Amino acid sequence: MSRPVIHYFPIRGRAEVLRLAIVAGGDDFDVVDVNYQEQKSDREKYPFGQCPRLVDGDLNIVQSNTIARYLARKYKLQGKDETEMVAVDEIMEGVESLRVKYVNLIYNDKLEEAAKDLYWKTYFDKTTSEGRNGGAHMVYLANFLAKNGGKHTVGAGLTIADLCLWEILDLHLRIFEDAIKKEYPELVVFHDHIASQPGIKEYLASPKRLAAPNANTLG
Ligand SMILES: N[C@@H](CCC(=O)N[C@@H](CS)C(=O)NCC(=O)O)C(=O)O
Repeated sequence: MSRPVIHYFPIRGRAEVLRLAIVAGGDDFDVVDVNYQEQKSDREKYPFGQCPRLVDGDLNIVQSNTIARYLARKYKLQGKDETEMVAVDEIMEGVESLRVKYVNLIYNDKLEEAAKDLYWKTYFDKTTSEGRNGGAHMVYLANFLAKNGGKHTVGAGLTIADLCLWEILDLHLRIFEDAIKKEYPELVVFHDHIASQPGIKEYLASPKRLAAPNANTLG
């Protein structure tokens, strides 16, 4: 089996779920800092002019969720049957909807206090999940976990959906730790549980885990 190489900026960003999938699969990865000039000009390596990019043997893959699904297949994190795989995909898309809002909060709203308050009210407050939110609300994601017993979002074992939820939760715990502990204690239990899984635990404590979640130092 080849060892995957992640081409990305030296931040956690959209590559963090990919790193988690690789280490949860009992493997390791190499990293290459992207050459921004090349990212913008080389349409073979970067068809959309963006990273992350994964090189694994003969494969050159972009689009973080495409890479995540590839790694899920490689490391058997995609769910055991069609029912599970469908649920895994649904959760990944739900997390993506929330990520779009998170990226806006960090890069456009610059994590300002008023924006943070509105963000919590719209995407986390348990009384607002029936409002207009672009499909992004932590209640939706927490429901999958609750329906499935609390340890995993889908089935009996670890899937890429758990890693996607864990990572987006990890980002939000950095901003809303007290409120999440109060309103979603079950998510904190899930966060701790996933963080203690083989491969993940060692990775999180290692120097390979980058310090900065985002490129603009916020979050
Ligand atoms: N849909 C893409 C979005 C990738 C993306 O936003 N990449 C950012 C870094 S996180 C990037 O390359 N930004 C530089 C640019 O667009 O010029 C994915 O999921 O991979």
